[in-house]
Amino acid sequence: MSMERPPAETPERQAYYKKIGEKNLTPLWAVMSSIITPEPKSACRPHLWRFAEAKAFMLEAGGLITAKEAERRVLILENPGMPGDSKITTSLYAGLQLVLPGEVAPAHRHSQSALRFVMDGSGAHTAVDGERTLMEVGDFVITPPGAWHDHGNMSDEPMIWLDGLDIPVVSFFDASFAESYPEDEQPVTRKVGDSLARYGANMLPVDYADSRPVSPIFNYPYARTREALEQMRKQDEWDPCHGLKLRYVDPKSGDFAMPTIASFMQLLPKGFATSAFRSTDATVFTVVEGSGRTIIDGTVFEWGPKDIFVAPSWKWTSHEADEDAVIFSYSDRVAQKKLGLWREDRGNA
Ligand code: 1HN
Repeated sequence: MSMERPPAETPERQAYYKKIGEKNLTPLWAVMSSIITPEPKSACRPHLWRFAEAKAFMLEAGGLITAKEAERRVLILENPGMPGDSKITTSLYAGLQLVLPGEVAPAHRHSQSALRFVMDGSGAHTAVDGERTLMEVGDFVITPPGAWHDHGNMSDEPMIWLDGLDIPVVSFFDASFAESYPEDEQPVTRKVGDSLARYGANMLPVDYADSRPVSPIFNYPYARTREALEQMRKQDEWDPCHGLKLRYVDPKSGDFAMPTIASFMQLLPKGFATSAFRSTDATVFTVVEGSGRTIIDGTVFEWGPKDIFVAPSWKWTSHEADEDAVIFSYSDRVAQKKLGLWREDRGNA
């Protein structure tokens, strides 16, 4: 026996496997090398979606079905290595959602956590736990697990955002609950901007004692994120693998903002080429500003603003920026770290 390959099959062994199989028993030694692999082995493939192409299809869907009838009018970004599985990586889901002017995507709640990364349009809102936030391009918005949420668009242009959810994680644990709210929209009980004012100024209300594993801030505005990166670049703090890379945090704990999905924003200056990096968290990237290319496992993906691409677990990934580039990303790193699984390889850096 070895960890690399199973022992030889013999007619006697095969007959024995068949006999015990009828009793729902099976030999570990025949499968061990395929279930305990020396390195991550994934069906997830690297892939890039062009935003302009997806947007045209989404606007077409806008003429086919309303947000209300669809519940959520979303085109799933399905990994080409896992067709039919409604996932972009083994553990995470991604979709592009369209809300047209005047529409409401009705209120509901579920165990799955969601992030929204705003791609196109301005001024539509999402409501979470009685508070509405207006969404602008580059904003990172959280829907915590179990929170009532609905979306509406009172602006005069279509709004498109990227949804990232932990659907496969919740399915893996058989822990999914979901329900509709009795009305299309939940009542508004707090002012726009309330959570950012309370929790987003490096201060917390005295005696604040919420221990939920999720950030109380639910919109991290792009203007603030961009400003943080711009200030840091003045110090020349370039990491060879990541340029300048920040992670979104829960201000009460310093942990990642969400319990199952880690999220990041990085800046690569014009002309910067990163050193190859790999880690066990397959990662979804979307470009906010700039253009360049990313090489994943030897394949080159050229990108510009709003394009979306995915890098599988443990595949060498490097980026090159032709102009100053700002890239948002998300992965299951937070969950892997909690479970003691996360691993990175900085190659030569
Ligand atoms: C969901 O609730 C939203 O609230 C988007 O916008 C995508 C995909 C599957 C399940 C629930 C949303 C979703 C979703």
